[in-house]
Amino acid sequence: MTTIAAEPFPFEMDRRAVALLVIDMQRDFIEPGGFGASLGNDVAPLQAIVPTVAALLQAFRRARLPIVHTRECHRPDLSDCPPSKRDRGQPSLRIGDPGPMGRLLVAGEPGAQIVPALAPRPGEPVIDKPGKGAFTRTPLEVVLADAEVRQLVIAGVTTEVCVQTTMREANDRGFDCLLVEDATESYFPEFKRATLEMIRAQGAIVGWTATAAQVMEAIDG
Ligand code: C5J
Repeated sequence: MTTIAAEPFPFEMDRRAVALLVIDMQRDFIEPGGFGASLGNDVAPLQAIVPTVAALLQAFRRARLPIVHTRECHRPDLSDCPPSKRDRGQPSLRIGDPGPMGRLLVAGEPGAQIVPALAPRPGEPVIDKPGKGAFTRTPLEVVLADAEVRQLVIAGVTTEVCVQTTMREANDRGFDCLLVEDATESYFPEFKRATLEMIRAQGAIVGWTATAAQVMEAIDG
């Protein structure tokens, strides 16, 4: 066991059972002209965490610990996109509409790709997911079971949507989860702050939080 100085109390990391889960670091959320921007969001805060997520990836790769990436995207025929998701609100573009990075949130389009600085390496599974939670309608649980993973260090975007939903799904499935505070971001600073607080409240009711430096110190230790 390796101890990570986490909140609300130290996280005992088991090197034989831990993986890094990187959620939706896609051009559609992080670059201008994508899905996130179509909803009226400023993507600059999300761009700012890319170097920190890259450093975490490097630390896990150096330590030869497993890494899994996710992407929120839909089949080109949108058969896995419920009308309630596509038709909601008044965005400038809807899921499946053509934009500057191809069709919004559609698998195979440039916008659905993970940003080049965080590109998955061979051997790192990439899970495409149609919803916010990475366990819903995906093979993620089987992929983690096959690798004997029971602990997840989580990074990615956005904190209160896909990251929090996935962390709650993982917690309910028996995983110990630690969210990396400066390797996750929201379009809404107050939502990020509230999410970090609610995750670690009540004795880590959903999980732990720590900084990337604290995680990397334990991994490189
Ligand atoms: C959103 C996500 N925010 N990856 N997706 O719609 O958090």
